[in-house]
Amino acid sequence: MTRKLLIVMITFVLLLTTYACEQQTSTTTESTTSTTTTFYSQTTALTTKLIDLIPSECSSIEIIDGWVPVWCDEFKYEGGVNPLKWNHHNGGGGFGNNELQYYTNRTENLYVDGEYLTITALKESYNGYQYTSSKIWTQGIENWKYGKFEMRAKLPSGTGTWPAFWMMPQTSAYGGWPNSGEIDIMEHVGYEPNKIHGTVHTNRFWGSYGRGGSTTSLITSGQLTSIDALNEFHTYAIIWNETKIEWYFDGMLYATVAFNPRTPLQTSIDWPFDQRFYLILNLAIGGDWGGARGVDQNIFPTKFVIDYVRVYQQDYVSDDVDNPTRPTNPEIIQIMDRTAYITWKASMDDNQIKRYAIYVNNILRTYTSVNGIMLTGLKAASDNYIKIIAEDYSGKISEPLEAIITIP
Ligand SMILES: [Ca+2]
Ligand SMILES: [Ca+2]
Repeated sequence: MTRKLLIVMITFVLLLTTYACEQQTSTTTESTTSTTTTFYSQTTALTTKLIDLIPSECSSIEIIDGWVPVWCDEFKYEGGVNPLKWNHHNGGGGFGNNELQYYTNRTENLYVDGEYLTITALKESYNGYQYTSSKIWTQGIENWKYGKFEMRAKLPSGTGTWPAFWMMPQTSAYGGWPNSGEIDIMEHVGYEPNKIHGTVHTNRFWGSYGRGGSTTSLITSGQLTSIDALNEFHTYAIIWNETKIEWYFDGMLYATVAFNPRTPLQTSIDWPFDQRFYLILNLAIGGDWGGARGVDQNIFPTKFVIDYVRVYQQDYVSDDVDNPTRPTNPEIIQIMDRTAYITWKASMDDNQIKRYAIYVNNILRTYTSVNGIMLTGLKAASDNYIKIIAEDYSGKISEPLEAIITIP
């Protein structure tokens, strides 16, 4: 289908005048459910700091670089996993990858010994399947948006194993998989014992390895040649914020996926990672990837041993001093009919930019965590006044970036 490209004249006007909050409070919204005046009022200073909210079971965890433990399971108890933290995902069916295991919550497949959680894959006939294992997740219990997510673990060995530490969206805000995203913090397949994989899957990048993770050897490269992920404990982590996801192995950054508004054109299709995600731990057997070279029948039982799982966040509310800088350098990437894709140079802040408020003709249209937005339904034969205001986590806002899009 061919759609006629309209020739438009675009004029950007950068505001030189001082931003005045009181002038904005009369702004109305398109929807009765949208906030109007609250956005412009400075958030009342919060007296509770994140450090005061550390769960008691996480209180012994050291705070490094401002990362405050907000959730953890150190597995300092015995029996099944803590039902206040994890649910089991029992059953079989292949899980979309032709996996061969049947997941159970039996102690044969999962137990906590006071120090470690051990997921054990067994070769046994069970409910029509030839292998059993366990999968646990925090779905329905806890989920997060942004932070540092870390596991310390020793991986199972043997051709046919496929352990994973990963995240899925709590709600499918952008549609079914892969549209709403998947974050694979750590994946490992037994037939490649010296490779660790970090991956995201999105609408545009959903292939077998997804996008942005490491598909090359990690453990055998460079200075990491002596590391053994199968017999030694290591930490596997991501740091996920409003605009990027970084993968770490024992604290060493090895992969990054970042929102880039220009290469290529990106929208929530490419960056669905502004929603809440939950954690998953599992040990699969076989499957399209893990079983690509078959399953060695002599490896069972094989064990995935986890020392801890921790979630950290940083306190961007307390002690925030500065307002975000004004967004600058607006550019229109593409205009089709009455649709414009607008990018800008990201604002800076002493903590973190939470979001940008996007106004079209003085009406609050939407928010975005990244420095690009697709605007549809612009007025034809008219100037469209675009205003973009950055906001940090303490509620401080920037001066507005203003632009005029004139569509003839
Ligand atoms: Ca432990
Ligand atoms: Ca700030």
